[in-house]
Amino acid sequence: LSLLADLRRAVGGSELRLNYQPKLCLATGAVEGVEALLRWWHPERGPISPAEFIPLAEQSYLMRQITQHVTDAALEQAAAWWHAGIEIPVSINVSARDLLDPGLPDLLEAGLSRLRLPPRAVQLEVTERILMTDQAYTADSVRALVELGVPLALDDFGTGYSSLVRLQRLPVGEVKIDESFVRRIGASADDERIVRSIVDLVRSLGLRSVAEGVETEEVARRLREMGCDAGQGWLFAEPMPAGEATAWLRRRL
Ligand code: G
Ligand code: G
Ligand code: MN
Ligand code: NA
Repeated sequence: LSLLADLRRAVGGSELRLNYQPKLCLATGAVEGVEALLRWWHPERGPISPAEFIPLAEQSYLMRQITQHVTDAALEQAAAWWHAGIEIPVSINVSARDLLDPGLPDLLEAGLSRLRLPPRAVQLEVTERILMTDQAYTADSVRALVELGVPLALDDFGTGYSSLVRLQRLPVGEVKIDESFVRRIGASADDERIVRSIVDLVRSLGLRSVAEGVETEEVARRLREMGCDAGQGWLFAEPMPAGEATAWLRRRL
């Protein structure tokens, strides 16, 4: 509870910052995009993982404020990059309830227009758990986002309630395979089979596959062999503060 009180204070201040992690084409090594990942530097406790505070925020009105803050900050960063010739999409993680929030498409549209950015300058990552519910593909907000032209990605695939039928009906262009499977390629034959079948499935639906948590050359090589489209992970780059990410991108583009 005190952590929630601290978070309430943090949202208004500068303790919450975004780090950025590149996503690369596995075949060519070309940089395809950057994911914005939230970091909280608590003045006494030090860094607190979003895995800890996001679920807490989701139980209160704070989540909506955090999503608004993250969206604004990620769009500002995207504009800085795009207007400097670094034209790659910045992905924003959106929690379940915020995706269904009718205010989200308006917030994005206003931000894109104010910053003179095309809709493809951003992408929304939504976890499997919400996108797989009936609510998601009938929601007005989802339809409005599709009409706006902002691409959607399905995050953490493999951990939730996978359903072929639903995956096909969802307006997503990309599926991100959860790092818990990817990390164990080479160590666990079962996990490797799971990744391979997800890659095949995603391709058969005409969508793009992205492997998260690529930590070694060996894993990258096997993913390439499977025909996985893109990868993200410590092998390529860790999530970095904006300045570091900019320097990294300049070296690579
Ligand atoms: O970067 P890290 O491994 O610590 O992230 C842990 C989890 O927090 C991941 O599931 C990630 O999707 C989530 N997360 C990171 N940043 C955000 C954010 O800005 N909004 C939401 N809703 N989730 C985030
Ligand atoms: O749930 P989501 O996919 O949004 O979050 C991705 C998470 O994976 C982030 O917390 C990020 O910090 C973390 N991450 C990024 N690269 C690697 C990696 O190579 N290995 C591991 N174990 N985690 C990673
Ligand atoms: Mn994500
Ligand atoms: Na994930």
